[in-house]
Amino acid sequence: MRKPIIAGNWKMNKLAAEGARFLMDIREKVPEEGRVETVVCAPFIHLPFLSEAARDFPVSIGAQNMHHEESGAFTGEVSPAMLSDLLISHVIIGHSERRQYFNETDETVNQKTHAAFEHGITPIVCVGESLEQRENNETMDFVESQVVKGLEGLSEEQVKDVVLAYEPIWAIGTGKTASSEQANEVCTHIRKVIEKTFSKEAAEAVRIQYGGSVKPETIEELLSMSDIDGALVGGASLKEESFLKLVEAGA
Ligand code: G2H
Repeated sequence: MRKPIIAGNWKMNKLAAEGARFLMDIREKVPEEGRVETVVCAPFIHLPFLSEAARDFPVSIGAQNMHHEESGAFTGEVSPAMLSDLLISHVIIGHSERRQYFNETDETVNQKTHAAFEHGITPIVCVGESLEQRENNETMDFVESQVVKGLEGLSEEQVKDVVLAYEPIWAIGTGKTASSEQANEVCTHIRKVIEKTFSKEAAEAVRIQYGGSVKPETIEELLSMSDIDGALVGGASLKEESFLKLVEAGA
């Protein structure tokens, strides 16, 4: 059985005090870790406080990006060593906004994914097609190539611990959720790609989230699908109440 993983992605939102208040508000209300894995992926400025404050309750704290190098002359970057030093457990890698606005490629995704494992951080690797690609029937081939290139060189054991997030670009922040069937179809394909590239065991173990305008009203149906093991949620993760609803649906 794969444990559902619900991860909030605050993106570039919340001042320090707002982030702290959010965590304090949800602390008594998050379900036990045994049933669902709850992750809050916050901007870097929040991480020291959130990581410390979340130690006593079942919320993991994640970053939204990192550089792959250990240290050095990379102005403006944050290294995996810095994140693991703060006990950050997860990192989003290759979100479509980073691919679109910050020139991230499958190659940088692959470098960062390896670096995350080297530092004991669970990578949440994002893939997903554009509207144009969907309309041209290129979705499966494109997502397959992102998965294969992004995970290249990982061991079978590492792949079992990867979290993949299937986020069709046309459904991100647009209010257009992919239907559960559309989302599951691609997640099933991703699992087959993992089986073909790594092993059946890796394919059965790897968790695949759906992301793209997920809301409390849509989460239950998404989670009922055979190959969807959780959600990566932007907008609806910003309010305590709706985030808790999403997490409860996974529990
Ligand atoms: C997709 C998602 C979170 P939203 O980017 O990664 O955001 O739920 O706002 O579409």
